[in-house]
Amino acid sequence: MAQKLPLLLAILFLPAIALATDYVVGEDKGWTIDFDYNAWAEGKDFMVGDTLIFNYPRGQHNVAKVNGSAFQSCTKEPNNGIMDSGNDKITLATPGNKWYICTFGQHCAVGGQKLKISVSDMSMSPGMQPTPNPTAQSSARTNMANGLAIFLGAIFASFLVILN
Ligand SMILES: *[C@@H]1O[C@H](CO)[C@@H](O)[C@H](O)[C@H]1NC(C)=O
Ligand SMILES: [Cu+2]
Repeated sequence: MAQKLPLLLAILFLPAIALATDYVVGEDKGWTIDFDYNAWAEGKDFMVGDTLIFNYPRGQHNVAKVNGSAFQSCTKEPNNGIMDSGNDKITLATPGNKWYICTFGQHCAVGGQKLKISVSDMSMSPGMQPTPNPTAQSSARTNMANGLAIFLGAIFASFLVILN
């Protein structure tokens, strides 16, 4: 049984790893003022394991993770420190709502430089949802990715068996 454990883990986790997505916040515009981050986030299925990438000229903006009320009021004290590298990567570790703001000047309050996302955990991944996904195209793509990941997982698992 103990020998089969790596195999089991590979089958369970490989599809999830293969599906992890990097999201460049604001795409080409990056992390800036006067951009509609609500619209950008809409329709995206953020999942645990995915990564947010905030790109901006260093020294002109920053990224602060805040709570829901600080997000509403653009409060400048973050809950968990400030990132200011200009290429900040945040891997989404837990499900739930996440809020990020820029604490420079009036960037959040006036410039709208604030992002709210909702992160689902693995069990809520599109391939396993009982209700049909409204974005059929992206759902089909995800199912293909799932199939490919499971296929790769099977190859990897067979490989482990041979090694054992
Ligand atoms: C939200 O964050 C602000 C600023 O860091 C803090 O003062 C406040 O107590 C927090 N609220 C909750 C409900 O955690
Ligand atoms: Cu800013």
